[in-house]
Amino acid sequence: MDEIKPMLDAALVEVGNASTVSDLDQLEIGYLGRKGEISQLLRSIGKLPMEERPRYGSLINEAKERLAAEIERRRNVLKAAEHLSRLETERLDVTLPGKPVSRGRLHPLTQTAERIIEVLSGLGFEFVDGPELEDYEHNFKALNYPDDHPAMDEQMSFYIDDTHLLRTQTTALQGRVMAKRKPPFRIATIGRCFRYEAVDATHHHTFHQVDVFMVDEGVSMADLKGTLATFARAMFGDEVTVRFRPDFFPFVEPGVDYAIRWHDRWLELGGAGLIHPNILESFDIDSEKYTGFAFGLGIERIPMIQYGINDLRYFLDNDLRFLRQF
Ligand code: FA5
Repeated sequence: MDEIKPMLDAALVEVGNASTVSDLDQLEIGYLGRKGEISQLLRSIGKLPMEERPRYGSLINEAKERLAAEIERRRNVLKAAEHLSRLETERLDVTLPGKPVSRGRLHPLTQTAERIIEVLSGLGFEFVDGPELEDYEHNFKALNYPDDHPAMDEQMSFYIDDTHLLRTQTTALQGRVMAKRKPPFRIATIGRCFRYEAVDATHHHTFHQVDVFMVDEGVSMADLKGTLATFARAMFGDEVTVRFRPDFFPFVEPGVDYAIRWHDRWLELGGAGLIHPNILESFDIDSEKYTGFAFGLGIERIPMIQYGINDLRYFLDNDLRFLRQF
């Protein structure tokens, strides 16, 4: 019986000194667990004389309850302290400014393409896509190129095999449309073109064109000029005027190149003309009844003019310092 009191006192001190909940769990097992000190004392009860057993038993039980209560009290204190310190380390200052979410933006050429689509759709043109991997037939032959035209020289084109090449111009769509549709139609297309050229500030092996054409009764150069002027003003502003100069493309007659006057300068945009009667006839379109115009231009030219970009290679470099400006 003399053992009980000192053991309890020592246990109470240890419990009071326990500094974490898990230390306390270890103490609880050590004293109150199945093989703990108190349990062992209880088991030794059988060795005592009969008359001493009740008093001994109740002393141990008292000690057990006292210790259990103390452990419980200390556990609550430690738990509260641990909770508080977690709150402290995980504290969130809701008044801090948030992390900025960086916003993506469209590539300047995509922005230009979207504007072109908006303007030409407004003028009644339907957008149709053509393949980037074209056949010789559509890229050249159907467009009235004589067999010995220098543009068909391998120097200018990326051939994939004897009859396929990466399209050099979006004009290649014309034959695809005329094979399927009867006039009247107004079609536009926009996309990548490829040419086997030395890359410099104004030429790339990969660039973009828009091509626009319509076929109907009575379509004239005046319609072409009016459409081009409307298009150019929508892209560059109302003060813009358009100039035609004679030029040659196998698929137009007459053919022109055109420039716009913008801030007192003439800027070349692309080529245009009336669709060659040979082409209409080759698709069984009566060229006595129907005429058409066509124009095409490189779309890199547009943001280059608008923003004063002096090198077209920036568009393909993917340098964020450049792209973030648009
Ligand atoms: C053509 O490609 C004709 N298909 C345009 C056309 C359409 C004429 C309909 C008549 C009727 P050209 O080769 O000039 O024409 O190219 C047109 C425009 O594409 C050029 O003015 C230029 O802006 C752009 N371009 C051509 N080659 C490159 C290149 N390597 N890099 C960047 N832009 C180019």
